[in-house]
Amino acid sequence: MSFQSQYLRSVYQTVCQRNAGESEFLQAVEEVLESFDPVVEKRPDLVEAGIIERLVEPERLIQFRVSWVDDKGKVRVNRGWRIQYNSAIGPYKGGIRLHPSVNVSVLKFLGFEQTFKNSLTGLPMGGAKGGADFDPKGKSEGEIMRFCQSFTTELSKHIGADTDVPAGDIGVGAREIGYMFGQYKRLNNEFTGVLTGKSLQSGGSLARKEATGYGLCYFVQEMLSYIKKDSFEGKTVVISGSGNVAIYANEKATQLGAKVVAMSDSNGYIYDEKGIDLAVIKQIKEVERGRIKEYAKRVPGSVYTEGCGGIWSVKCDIALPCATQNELNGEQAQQLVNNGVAVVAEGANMPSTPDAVEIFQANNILFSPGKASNAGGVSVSGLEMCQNSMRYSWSFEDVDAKLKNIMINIFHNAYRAAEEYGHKGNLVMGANIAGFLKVAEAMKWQGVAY
Ligand code: NDP
Ligand code: 2IT
Repeated sequence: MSFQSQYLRSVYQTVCQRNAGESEFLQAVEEVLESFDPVVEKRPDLVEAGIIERLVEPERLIQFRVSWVDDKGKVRVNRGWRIQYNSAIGPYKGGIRLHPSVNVSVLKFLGFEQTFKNSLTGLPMGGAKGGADFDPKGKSEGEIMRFCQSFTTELSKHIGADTDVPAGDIGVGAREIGYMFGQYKRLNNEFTGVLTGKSLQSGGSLARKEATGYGLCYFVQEMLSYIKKDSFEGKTVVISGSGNVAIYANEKATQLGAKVVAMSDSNGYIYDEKGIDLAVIKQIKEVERGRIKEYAKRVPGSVYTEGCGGIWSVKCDIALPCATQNELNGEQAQQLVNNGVAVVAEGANMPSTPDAVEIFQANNILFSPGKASNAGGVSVSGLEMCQNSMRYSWSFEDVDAKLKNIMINIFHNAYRAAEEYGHKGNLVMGANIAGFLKVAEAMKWQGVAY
């Protein structure tokens, strides 16, 4: 703990007592509270209103049983959750994650981060997250559909276009959102923007699929240009993961003149000195839903290495962690630094461990936290809600231009907040403070129930 303020120390101690053993949630809260010493000093009114004590507690946590029938006719049971974290500035909003590692700690950390991220987008969205400990790997199309339907049967009681609007995350893309939307519509007899990331035919937004990865690159482009008068042109890039975020980060970085030489999945990573052929990755990951090791069999000259952590030993100028939380530790951060990395921008949520972040900052690496640089996905989700409310849809170019503008604004707001609060260049502090202030003002104005 490195808080100067006695007040923050005591808030954090209470959080530790109340959430014992929830390591991811405690990690996320500590990282944010560490940014608040200058806020506590400058804004005694927010301390007085008890905003920080309230923010570290989710508004509502819903847990439910998801029973479904597999292809052999056997009944299977999973655990589902929705965490409605904070509704101060808009309806609850955030993704659904389907992965065996999902638990209350992981979803609380994600809901907490989402609250700040959504605030940074400038759009009216509160924070939420949900999911289940269901493993989509090896499941048939029918099993995925039946799981999503059963999950939605319970979830539908708690969501709504003006209440809580879920979307995708790990293990959930347009296919799963489609099954959830279909089930919601069947149960409620209404066609609304209750979920985002829908297929285009069901009212989805153009550019939602690309949004997180493209947004990440727009953010990096602005950060590089503003701080270093530099660009993606001619840079070597390493991207972990090979899912939705990683694929479209690769696409945009390549369009902007960079060469992406490595990508991964949870089993291992591929290195392709010539630059990864994204069409092959899309075929393996989006069409066949296969493993990345296939790439090395199909593309001569590329190499597959077992173990996903090894990707950080690949020499690069820009590293974009786009897989999952705590995928990049201190030792790996040091390796990146030793190999001359200049920029690390998070596409995933909390992919760098606290010691990795410390190493990047101590070595003057341009580092941006996920809640700022991966906000493009939820931003276009916000734009999807907007189009659904209007019963209208914008062109790809329109949405893409709005996304770019939002990412540029997020960078400058975070940069400005860091400077204003005495930590110029520290985007972790800037993003935490800028994200916090809007939510905090709203909570203060809305009062507390006596
Ligand atoms: P996908 O399910 O599409 O892809 C996830 C990728 O990360 C896969 O390559 C997966 O490999 C890998 N991965 C997942 N878990 C692990 C793990 N424990 N260790 C190593 N690799 C792992 O998810 P997304 O691309 O949508 O999400 C990636 C990250 O970005 C997450 O942190 C998510 O919260 C965040 N994010 C997503 C947004 C979105 O719009 N989708 C928006 C903002 C952030 P494998 O196939 O082997 O499991
Ligand atoms: O982490 C995230 O921002 C997401 N998974 C996207 C959430 C959304 O509502 O689009």
